Amino acid sequence: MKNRMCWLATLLVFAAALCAAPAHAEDGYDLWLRYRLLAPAQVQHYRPHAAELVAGDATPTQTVTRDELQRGLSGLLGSAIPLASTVTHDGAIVVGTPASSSLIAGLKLDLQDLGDDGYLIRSVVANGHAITVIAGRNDIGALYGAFQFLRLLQTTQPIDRLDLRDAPHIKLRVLDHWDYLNGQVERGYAGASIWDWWKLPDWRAPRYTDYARANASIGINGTVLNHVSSGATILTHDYLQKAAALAGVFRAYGIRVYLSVRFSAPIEIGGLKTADPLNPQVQAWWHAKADEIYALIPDFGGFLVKADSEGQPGPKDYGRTHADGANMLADALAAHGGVVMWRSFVYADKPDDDRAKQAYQEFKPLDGRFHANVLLQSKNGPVDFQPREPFHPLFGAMPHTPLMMEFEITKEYLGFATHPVYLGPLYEEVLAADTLAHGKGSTVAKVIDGSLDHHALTGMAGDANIGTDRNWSGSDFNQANWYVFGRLAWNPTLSSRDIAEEWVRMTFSNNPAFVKPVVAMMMGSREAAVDYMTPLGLLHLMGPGHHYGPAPWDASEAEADWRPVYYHRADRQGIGFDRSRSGSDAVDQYAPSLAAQFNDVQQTPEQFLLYFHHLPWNYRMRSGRTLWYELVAHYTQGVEDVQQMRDTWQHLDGYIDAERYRQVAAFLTIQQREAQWWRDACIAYFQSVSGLPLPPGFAPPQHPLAYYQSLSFPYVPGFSSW
Ligand code: GCV
Repeated sequence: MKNRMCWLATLLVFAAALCAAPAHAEDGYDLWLRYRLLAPAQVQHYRPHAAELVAGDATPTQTVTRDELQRGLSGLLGSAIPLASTVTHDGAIVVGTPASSSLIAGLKLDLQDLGDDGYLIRSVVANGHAITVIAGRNDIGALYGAFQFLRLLQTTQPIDRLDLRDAPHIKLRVLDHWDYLNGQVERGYAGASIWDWWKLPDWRAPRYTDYARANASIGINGTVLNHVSSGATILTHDYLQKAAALAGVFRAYGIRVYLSVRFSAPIEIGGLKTADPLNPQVQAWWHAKADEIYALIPDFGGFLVKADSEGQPGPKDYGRTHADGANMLADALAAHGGVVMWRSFVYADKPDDDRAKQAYQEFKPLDGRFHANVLLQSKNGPVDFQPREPFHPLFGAMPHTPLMMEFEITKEYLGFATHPVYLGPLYEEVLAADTLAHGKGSTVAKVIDGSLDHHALTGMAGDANIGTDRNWSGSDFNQANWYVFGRLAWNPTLSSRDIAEEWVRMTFSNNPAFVKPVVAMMMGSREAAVDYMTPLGLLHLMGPGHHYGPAPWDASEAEADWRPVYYHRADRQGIGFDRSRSGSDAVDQYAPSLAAQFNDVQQTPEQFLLYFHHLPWNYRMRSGRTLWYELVAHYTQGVEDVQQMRDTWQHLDGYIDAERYRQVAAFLTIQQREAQWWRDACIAYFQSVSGLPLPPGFAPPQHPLAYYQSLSFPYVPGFSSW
């Protein structure tokens, strides 16, 4: 009899597994929320702790929380979890808030310091039963807790004696979509825009809900729907209704909608003759527009603005400052609780001696002049999302202004969709960098989370890598970059390695024989890209405009400071941009002790060497080798690292589904070909400039320089002359 019961139970698990299995092949659509059946031992271990679910459905957020737990637990454990109105068994899971659940209220949990979005997960005894409670002060905290609880199971962590509490360190955790209303995505390598503006507001694609689930699962709570440089159409009533429809889908998941606005909108769609921020009619127009938006979207987040940069209109068109422009918009939103995220990424019409200095020069003098609901959104580095840059000198330099981080998730400069480069180490490097603004330990993370200068309004934005590709991000590994962005926006002190491991387990497999080498591969992938693209502090060597492939020789761009030759400054004598005090003096935009370090070539970390210094080719590196030798060695190392990544992956065949395995293998092949191209083209070019022979033992480029220079790419994704 016992045997028959066991057999029956096995059959049931098997049948449930079949139900939980996808109707389609593994195609990456489910992201890290795959909820596939766990190994039998895990199922056996967890099942007693998932005997029933006590969850409310009085609000949309409560309903989606309950649904997600049911969906996740039934997938992972192979059978549906019964719903109960109160605890009747050991192993019940109770989710909610003191307001939604009298049981939670009765437990008198210490929820006070969890803030609006935090949660607590605890094993307790209630009604005489051992249960797990997932509680927040608000519904959204309980939803975040539910996702964390599922993550514990997905990554096979123990759940029998839980006592976890967590709350986000950063208030606004936002994706910026560079999506145009015609469906094109700038720097998009994953297909077209997922917003089907044409069919909105009537058709709300199911994908929008899955987008919201994915974001909520990692704590993202805002989305800027349209491109920072898009026109004013998004602010017309028709399009606001479309945006409102999306906001309606996202609301239950705690995600607010924001819009990028064009500074000249009052002229373009408002019929005014000016967009001068000090003009009362302009101010009235924006106030009325804000009222109109909030009537449609009561929880609207606010505006993102790119002004006076790369041809965009802005307050400087009227002789006003960025603060005048930002404050005028902020005032229009203030009564409704909205914010302005004003970008510091500016290009002057006439670049002075150093493009990297411009944002600091324009914004530092404005510190303290922004209204309370303005955040200044700065890219992580002073130039433009390069494979490696020092942190932006504005971090730590504007104590009276909330500084918001902008990371690029889409890999404009790091191999598009096909180079499996994990950006976690890049983000972590920047967040952990010490600004020394208030002495040691003044990290960028502390600037961003507001703790350094006591700001309550804090934010982190990521330029999304999401499109209509079935796998959302153009490749499975690019999903990890969306994931790590969200996790670090929640807590910028988390380790990118831990996050990588979490992601691998949820996305692919918990088998340590798979997890360990893949995490190692991911952790080395960004350094490999730096090596084969822009080692030793070089940057912006990419092809003109489209940024695909190497073109260190290129001088075709209209603006001097868009050209690779502007950045590397290589000549017969040496290479690098002198930003020391004898050069552009960009070093003095950093705190004095850091400036002194960067100013001194001996103390400058070699990873930033050619960012701060112009040095002779025979300069002696710490290794004792010449700069030229070291440069060639780095380029070569990058290619070898990619070969190593391919070898690693080759040994992993059979651990995961064939569909995703094959795509990663194919993309690694592309990456290796392109890494070799990068190495060879850059070495061929720099050799032509330096006139030096290749150091002994290094293979010469596969083709002459003229071959690399002859390549052209008219149809690169994510870029065109729109
Ligand atoms: C959204 C760089 C990128 C552009 C991007 C711009 C910005 O110039 O190449 O694609 O445009 O930065 O961040 O505004």
